[in-house]
Amino acid sequence: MKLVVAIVNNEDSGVVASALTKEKFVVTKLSTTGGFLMIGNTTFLIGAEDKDVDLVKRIINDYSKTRAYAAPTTANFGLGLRGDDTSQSAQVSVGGATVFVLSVDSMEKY
Ligand code: 2BA
Repeated sequence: MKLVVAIVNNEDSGVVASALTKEKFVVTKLSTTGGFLMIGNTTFLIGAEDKDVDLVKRIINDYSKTRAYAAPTTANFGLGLRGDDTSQSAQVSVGGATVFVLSVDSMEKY
């Protein structure tokens, strides 16, 4: 058995969860925050049989989109609300999804 840990964009989390549960996978959704952009994302925990892991990854891949974000940089600090266009930001490409697959020693439900 494997534990799939998948970090997806909040905007995709609803469709990803629906697609996984439609295929009868059991899913736990955690509200998480990326350490770099410090914006919310969603982490899924999915316990799955080894033979089903490829299907889980395919579903996540199918419903997760890559997006561009403008991340503020320290060049903005101290400028206040000036009228001229002096703000600077760095373009960062986020996701699809980041997926880890971990081996599970045992799983019990009590
Ligand atoms: P964040 O940490 O907020 O990162 C958002 C995006 O910023 C990343 O997209 C990447 O394009 C960029 N980025 C992250 N750290 C960077 C750095 N030190 N320098 C320059 N750019 C950086 P993704 O790679 O698609 O990651 C999306 C989210 O997935 C991450 O949000 C984080 O929450 C999670 N994640 C990605 N890789 C991870 C890893 N190796 N371990 C744990 N979480 C990870």
